[in-house]
This record gives sequence, C-alpha cells and structure tokens, in this order.
Amino acid sequence: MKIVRSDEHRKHFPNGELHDGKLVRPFECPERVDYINAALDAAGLTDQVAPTPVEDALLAQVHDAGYLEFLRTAWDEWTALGHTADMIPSCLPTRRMNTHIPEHIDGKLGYYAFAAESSITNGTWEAAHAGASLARTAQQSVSNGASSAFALCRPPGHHASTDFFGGYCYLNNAAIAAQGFRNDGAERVAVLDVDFHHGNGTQDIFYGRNDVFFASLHGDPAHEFPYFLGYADEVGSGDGEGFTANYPLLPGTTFDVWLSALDQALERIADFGADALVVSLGVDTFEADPISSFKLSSDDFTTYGARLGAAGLPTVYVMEGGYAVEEIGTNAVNVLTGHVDAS
Ligand code: Q9C
Ligand code: ZN
Repeated sequence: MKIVRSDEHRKHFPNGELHDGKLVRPFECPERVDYINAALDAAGLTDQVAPTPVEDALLAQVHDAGYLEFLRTAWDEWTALGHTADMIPSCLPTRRMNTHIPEHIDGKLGYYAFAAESSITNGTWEAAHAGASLARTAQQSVSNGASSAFALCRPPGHHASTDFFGGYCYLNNAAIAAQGFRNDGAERVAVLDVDFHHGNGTQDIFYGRNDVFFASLHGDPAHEFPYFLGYADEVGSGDGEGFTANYPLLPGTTFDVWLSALDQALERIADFGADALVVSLGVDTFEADPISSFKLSSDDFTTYGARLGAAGLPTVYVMEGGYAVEEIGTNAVNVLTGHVDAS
C-alpha cells in the first residue's frame, strides 16, 4: 500500500469550534495526523509517494468556480477589513433565501457554508489544497498500477460539496480521487463512505451521475450530524437514480449490525461493476469517539479492513474523521493492515 502524506495540513487549525453552545478546542486537530503517522511507521506502512499538486481543471470538475475563488481569497478579504479572528459563518441562507450571491465577505461566508462549527483561517486554503493533492496523488499511483494507496488528508472532505464547506471539510478529497479515476480511464468508480457521519458532500456531487456509485454507512441523520441528508430513501436522481445507497444506523449501533450493512454495500458495489474504489475512511465509528455513537472496537477495524481488501478492487483510502485522537492511528492503520493482509 502506497502512503501519501505531508505537513501542509498544519496550516489549518482554527482557534475554536462551536460545540454545545461554546467555543471549544476543535476536535479536528493537527495531532490527529501525528498519531496516524506514528501508527503507519510502527506498522511498516512506509512505501511513500511524494505528492504532486492537484490540477485546477480537476478541482473545477468537482467544485464550483465561484466557491473555489471564495476559498482562495476569503482570508485576504476578511483581514483587509481589519479582522484578525477566524472566519465563523453566522448568517446562512435557508429555505427561499439563496437567490443571489452577496458581495460582502460576511454574506459570502454564509452563502458558501452549511454549518457554523468550521471556520476559515489563515492557511485553510493551502491546507485543504494540499489535502486534495494527496488524494489525487494516491489515486494516480493506483491508476498507474499500485493495488492500493492511503491519502492522509487533513482537513477531511466528505461534507464539502460543489459549493459549500462545513463539518470540518472544505475540498472533497474523496470526490477528487473518484473523478481522478474517471479521468485516468476507469469507467465505473465506487465511493464507499465508512465515516460515522453521512458523506453529504460526496453524495451531492455525484447524485445525478451513473458513473460513480456512492454508498454510505452512518449515524441516522434523524439523530446525527449532518441531519439534512443521508436518509435511506435518497437513491440518486435522473441518470443517477439507483447509484446512491444509504445505510443509516441508529445511535449505539454495534459491530455486527454495522458489518452486515457493510456487506450489503459491498454487494451493491460488486453488482455495479466498479473498476476502482475510493474509501472515505473515517474512524469516528470507534466506541470512544467523543462526538459519535457507534460501538466499534479497535480490532473491529482490522476485521472490516479485511472485508474491503477481499473485495479485490484497486483502492484509494482517503482519511476523513476520527476524534479519539490517541487511538486514531491504531484504528485507521488497522483498516489498512486488514486490507493488505486480505488482498
Ligand atoms: N457538536 C467529520 O467527521 N459537529 N466531520 C457535530 C457535535 C460536526 C464531523 C456535532 C461534526 C463534523 C469529517
Ligand atoms: Zn465523521
């Protein structure tokens, strides 16, 4: 398994996250990557590929031009007004309120956001862009013949859609990898999202398409973030009808229930006939995760990694969530070693 990582992620670390009515130290923090790097090294997963920058043309296939320009310039526009604190969206469009894109940076900030826990800071664009480059590089190494690769992306990406950020996500790394596979010749690509939270951004990006199949196992949105997408009756639209599969699971879900949903998702992916697989690897399904409610143990990650490896597809793993920071390395790397040992 090829490993793609960099230090650029450190440029993104907001001062606070709006959580339970308070600004707290963000759960999505740079030490997450330190623990994953240590576990990769300890497991001997050190076959590294140096990242190359993701092309603007690929970013523009996945994201809206105005949104990309906003992300690139937001911090400069904000600081030009004399602001020094992080950018926290506070006025967001809701039903019947998105007819125009505002000109004021405060208005644009809300327009391009869907949640207020994620700030933009000095360095957010650079870190997110570097993360997208890791996903693209991992995908290219697999398109060029490697059987699998892991992109240690931070910030994560699966909540970001064509034109909005939130849920700690700015650029959709998994969608960029999936589109990269298509550009490099794969006819059919599957994205399997095993993060605790529904991958609303990835689903939205591919919802009308039949060349990218999206499957997600996640906390039931009736009870869990992102609340407004991820229900079982969302199956795709137009040409994409039948190419989205959601497995919402109740808070407290145990591994046996989770694993039978995974097997159903893998069966759908096999029926689809995917040429390549992108796994949105969030390990916030862990029993001790501070913001999630599933009951997976560290050993369970090895077990399901083996199921993914046994699927036998060229596979790119893209790091998403996981907030039990001291265990995040063990849990993420258990999936990868499970995959390698079974494939
Ligand atoms: N206050 C990812 O795992 N907040 N994003 C949830 C807790 C946002 C998670 C409610 C969670 C986002 C990539
Ligand atoms: Zn998550």
